[in-house]
Amino acid sequence: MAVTEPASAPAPRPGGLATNNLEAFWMPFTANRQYKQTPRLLVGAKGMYYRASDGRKVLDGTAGLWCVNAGHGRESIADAVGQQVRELDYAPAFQMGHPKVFELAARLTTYMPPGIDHVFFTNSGSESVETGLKIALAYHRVKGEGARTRLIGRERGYHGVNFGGISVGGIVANRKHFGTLLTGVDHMRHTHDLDRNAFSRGEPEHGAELADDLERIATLHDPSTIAAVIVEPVAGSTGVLVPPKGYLQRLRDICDKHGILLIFDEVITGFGRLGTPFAFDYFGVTPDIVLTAKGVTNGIVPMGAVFVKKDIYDAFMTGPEHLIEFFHGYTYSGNPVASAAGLATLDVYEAEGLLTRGAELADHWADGLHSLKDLPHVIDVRNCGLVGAVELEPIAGAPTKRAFSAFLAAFEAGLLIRTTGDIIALSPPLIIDKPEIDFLFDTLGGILKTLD
Ligand code: PXG
Ligand code: PLP
Repeated sequence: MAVTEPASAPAPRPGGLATNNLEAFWMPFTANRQYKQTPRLLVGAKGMYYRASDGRKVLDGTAGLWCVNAGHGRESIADAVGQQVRELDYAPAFQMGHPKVFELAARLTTYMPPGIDHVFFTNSGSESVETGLKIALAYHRVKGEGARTRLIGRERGYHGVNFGGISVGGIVANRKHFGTLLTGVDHMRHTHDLDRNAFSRGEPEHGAELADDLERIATLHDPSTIAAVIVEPVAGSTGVLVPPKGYLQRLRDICDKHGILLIFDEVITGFGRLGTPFAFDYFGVTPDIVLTAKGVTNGIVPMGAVFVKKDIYDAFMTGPEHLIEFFHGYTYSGNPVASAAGLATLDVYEAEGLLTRGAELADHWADGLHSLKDLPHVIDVRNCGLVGAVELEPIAGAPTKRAFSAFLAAFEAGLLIRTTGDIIALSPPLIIDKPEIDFLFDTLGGILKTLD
C-alpha cells in the first residue's frame, strides 16, 4: 500500500522533529505539560556531549540517566551490536542458549567477590530488583526455611518502579498512588542527616548506629521470618546519600547473625561510578546478591544482571534434572544483542581502565563540587567517587521549583544535570577530563548565583 503524505502534513520543525504533535507520548517521570510547552530535544551524542536540536553542544553531567559510563557514540559497541543483529538477532531465552550470553556471564562474574559466581540476566534495574527479591524468597524456601518471607528496605530507597521495588523502596511519591503494595515489608530509617553531616567529603562521620534499625525490626518480627534486606550502597535517585562510616558493615554483621540475605542494589553504583568497579569494592562489604543494570551495556541496549553467591544457586540445583529449577525469566533475558553490547562494553571499560578512573579524578571532582558550598541557597554538598549532589533550600511553599529552575538554566547554558526534589545530582561519564569538570562546576556555580 502506498503511503502518501496528506496535503496538510506539517513541515518538519527546525531541529528534526517530523511532527509538531508531542501529545501522544506520555513521558516517564516527566512534567509532561511543562515539557511539551518548551521541549528539550537531544538529537545526537558523542563522547562527553549531547547535541541539542538547536545545534548546541551540551555537556553530559549525568551519563544519560547514570548509565552511559563510557561516554556516548562508542564505535566498537555500535559495531558489535550491528554485527550481532545480522548474525543472530534473537534466540529463545528459555531452554535454549547462544554463545555470547555464557561468555558475558563468565566475564562479568570475574568482577564479583569470591563466592559470587552466578548471574541471572534481566532487562532493567527494576527487573533486577524483582528478580533479586524473588531469588531471596525462593532460596529460603528451597532450603526449607519457607517462613522467611519478610523483605526489609529503607526510607528514601529507590529500587525501580515495579511492585516489589516500590514496596521495599522508600520514596513516598513513587508509592502512594499504588495501593497496598507487597505485604510483609518493613523499612529502616534513611541515613540522611544534615544536622550532623552537612558538607561531608566522602562518607559522613555520623549514623552507623542507624543500621541497628535492622536489629530492631528483626527482633520485632522475629529474625526467622526475614528473608532479605535490600539497600543501595550509596542511594542515588533520592539525592546521593553516602552511607555513614561503618554503616554497611554493621548491616552485614546483623544479617550474618540472623541468616538474612543482604542485597546491594548497585544499579547506579556498579561499573565504576565510585572509582572502584563496584560499591562492594569501595566499602569492603560483601553482599549475598548484587543487582545491576545501566552501565552493563553502557546504556546502549537495555540489560540488567543479578549476581548471586554459589550457595544460592546450588540450593536450587536439586530434584530431577529435567525439571526447571527456578520459575522466573524474561523473553529478553540475556538476549544476543544485549549480550554483544555487554561484551563490547566490558572491552572498552577494560582497555581504558574506566572502572577505576573515577578514583583518579575523585579529588578534583570533590574540590570542584565543594567550591559551591557558600553559594546562595546551598544547604549541603556531598560526594563519593564520581557522584555528587548539591542540596538547595526549597522555596517556601514551592518545593522542587528552585532545583528545577537550575536544571532549566543549566540546559540553556550547555550542561545537563539531574534534579530530585531540591537536590542537584551529578554523575558524568567516566571519560570526563579535568577541564570538563571545571566547566561543569563553573557553569553550575554561575547558575546558583542567579537563582531566586
Ligand atoms: N535500582 C536503583 C538503585 C536505581 O537507581 C533502578 C533500580 C531501576 O532501574 P531501571 O532501569 O528500571 O530504571 C534504579 C534506576 C535519577 C534516575 O536520575 C535514577 C534511576 C533511573 C532513572 C533516573 O534519579 N535509577
Ligand atoms: N504478558 C504476556 C501476555 C506474555 O506472553 C509475556 C511473555 O511471554 C509477558 C507479559 C512478559 O513479557 P517479557 O517476557 O518480555 O517480560
